[in-house]
Amino acid sequence: MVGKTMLDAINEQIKHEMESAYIYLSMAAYFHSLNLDGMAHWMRAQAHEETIHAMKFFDHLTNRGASVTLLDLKQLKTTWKNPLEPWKDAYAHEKFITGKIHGLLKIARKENDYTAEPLLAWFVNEQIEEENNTDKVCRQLEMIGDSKEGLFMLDRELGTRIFTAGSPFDPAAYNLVQ
Ligand code: OFO
Repeated sequence: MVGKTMLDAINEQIKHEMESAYIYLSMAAYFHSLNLDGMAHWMRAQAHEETIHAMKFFDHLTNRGASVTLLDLKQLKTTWKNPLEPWKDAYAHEKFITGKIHGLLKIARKENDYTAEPLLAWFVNEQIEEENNTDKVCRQLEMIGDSKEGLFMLDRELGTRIFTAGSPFDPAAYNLVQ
């Protein structure tokens, strides 16, 4: 049984993860418009990963007999001034999500929800990677400055991201890839 406070907080987190997917998809569209298809590819893979994050919480509630309530998604930014800006926004967004995960863990500890803790511990670790990935690209872009050559090289590298998880809506597929 999931307590009311935890239930509301997880439903809220499903919304945040789906908003993350939407934000990254919006960034993918922006990078496609600049013909930076490597960055767009990275963002599309990230949108996929965020949908899996949402579904991990969705399945957690469903498997515990609690009901999922899908909340309205927030209106998003759809354009940026230069290729660095979306990466900065992505890093800021990941720090925001880390705060939300820590908040969920606080609720779990306060309410003695030991069942939620392993899932939240997975997300605490995942957020280290999420912040690091986006921050690293920000720092690389800052190093590159106005060099078009550097930008195209980084774009090519980001285009090699491999994301082998199956459909975000099939737990049997996505559970194989952590
Ligand atoms: Fe779901 O980790 Fe990014 O937002």
